[in-house]
Amino acid sequence: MKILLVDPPIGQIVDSMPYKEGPAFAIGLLSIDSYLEKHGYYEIELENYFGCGWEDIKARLRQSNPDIIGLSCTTDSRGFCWRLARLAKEIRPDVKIVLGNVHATFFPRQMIEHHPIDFCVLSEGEETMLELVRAIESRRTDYSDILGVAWRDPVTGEIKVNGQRPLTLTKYPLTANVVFLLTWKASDKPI
Ligand code: B12
Repeated sequence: MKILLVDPPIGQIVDSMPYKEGPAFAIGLLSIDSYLEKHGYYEIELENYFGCGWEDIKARLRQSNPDIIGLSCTTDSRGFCWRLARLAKEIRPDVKIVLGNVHATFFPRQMIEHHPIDFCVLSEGEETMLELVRAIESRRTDYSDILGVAWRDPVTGEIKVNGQRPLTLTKYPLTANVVFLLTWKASDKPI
């Protein structure tokens, strides 16, 4: 399973943003990356497409050819997420698009109803994303037993919002990848 985790480059979209050099990669996505790796998923790419135009993004998506794309979706970055999802499905119609983070948590139905999004992960994402990746890998069509997921039923087209996953909060301290990447980023370009 090849997984692409995308932190949207919202600094380019909102001119008033102070992150002209690109913000440090989203901590939430790094945590998901570490957790998936810890459970045997090593083919994970991290991207923020900072400084890229849509043609570049298209070329990079083609080259990367992921089975699953996970996007960190805040309210500011939702437009980027929709556009990237559309583009990714044009390139590869069977790619699975997963949105996480605050906007996906609060507006999962709208995200899935109006855009080519297959899943929203609500609230904390580590365990939910792992279960989801495993389910996608085994080509399931029923995801109703995965807590913390909203999904479009691939058979009926119906949008379903599963029950909440209990919060774990401090159960997952930031793992090695997160600490490494933050240290590297800090020494490179302080934000
Ligand atoms: C730290 C932080 C920042 C840091 C980010 C540092 C970094 N490198 O990540 C900085 C200062 C750069 C920042 C900037 C901004 N931030 Co900020 N930030 C936060 C804060 C306080 C904590 C986020 C965090 O790291 N949590 C810890 C991690 C582990 O949790 P998490 O991010 O929630 O991720 C978990 C889940 O959400 C989920 N998840 C997240 N992404 C994904 C993706 C997938 C695929 C999956 C499956 C799951 C998943 O799983 C993760 C692990 O459990 C939140 C408030 C909050 N309490 O959440 C605001 C918050 C996210 N920020 C917010 C805003 C508005 C911004 C800015 C737009 C502000 C600005 N105008 O400049 C910018 C945007 C920058 C960008 N590129 O997106 C808002 C978003 C509101 C909204 N409706 O979208 C929040 C909610 C604060 C608020 N209440 O207003 N921010």
